[in-house]
Amino acid sequence: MKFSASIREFDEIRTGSFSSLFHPDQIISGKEDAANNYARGHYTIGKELIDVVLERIRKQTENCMGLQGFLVFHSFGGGTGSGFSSLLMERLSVEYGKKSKLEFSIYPAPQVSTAVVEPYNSILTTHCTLEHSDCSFMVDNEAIYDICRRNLNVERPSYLNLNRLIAQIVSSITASLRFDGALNVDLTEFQTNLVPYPRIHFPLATYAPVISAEKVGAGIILTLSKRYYEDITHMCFEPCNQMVKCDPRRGKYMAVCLLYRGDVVPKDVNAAIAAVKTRRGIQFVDW
Ligand SMILES: Nc1nc2c(ncn2[C@@H]2O[C@H](COP(=O)(O)OP(=O)(O)OP(=O)(O)O)[C@@H](O)[C@H]2O)c(=O)[nH]1
Ligand SMILES: [Mg+2]
Repeated sequence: MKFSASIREFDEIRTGSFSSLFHPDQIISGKEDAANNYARGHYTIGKELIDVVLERIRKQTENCMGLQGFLVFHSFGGGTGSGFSSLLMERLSVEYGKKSKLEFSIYPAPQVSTAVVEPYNSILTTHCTLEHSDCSFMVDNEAIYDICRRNLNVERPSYLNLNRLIAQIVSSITASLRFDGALNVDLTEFQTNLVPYPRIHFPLATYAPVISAEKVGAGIILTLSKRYYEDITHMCFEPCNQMVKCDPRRGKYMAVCLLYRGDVVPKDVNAAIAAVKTRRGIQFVDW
């Protein structure tokens, strides 16, 4: 389901190469956007459109064999992304009770910001969704912007560059939901593993390795040795690979969930994790 307050934003989805991904009924838009205003998204536009959106969601969920929950993708900075999303989360809590709600949220950054009020929208929406979201994966545009510049040699990253990287991260986080595996087989397990207290539900996502196509082409990739798993595991604890700019070295990890993709065996993973635990600077809470 795609929602936007402004109709223009969907022209590309309706006519572009991804037009077949969404049924027209699943694309809902109003006439005007929320003008980067939380209140407009939550109250003015929200009042007009929330029932339509919930009705379409209801139809969609009735087609599900076993509804697990919802994944909500939105920005913190936009009027719709902040205001309407928080209204939607509230209403989903009321109508679907204990069904999980996971969020993927874009944290604003000055490099690609559209409005000066984005920090206010961010605060208002986090305040409002704190009780309603079960697990919220934040993606900081500034961190993604820097990774694009540093690792992918893109001098002035555009939304396209940022979104490709974000898509890769979302795909990796949800891979264990979409494919068979031993751990995190459903949405609730994510929450069980990563959320120690209900309100502390903002895991810090990291991704490694991010290597540009040229480097891969030139053969400068980490070779598949025994150390490889150790290396990529360690890279996940380095601030430069984080999706949010903050310094975890000044705190302690309460829970960590490492997701490996590809041909990886548990033995190598266990060895890599044991190695990480011995490194100084990576501290875990003694429960
Ligand atoms: N990474 C990334 N960030 C985006 C993209 N589009 C917008 N943003 C960020 O999202 C924030 C703006 O929110 P939008 O989602 O565009 O706003 P909206 O939810 O449509 O709200 P209104 O336009 O006010 O109705 C800014 O911080 C932008 O930098 C995108 O395609 N990729
Ligand atoms: Mg908009």
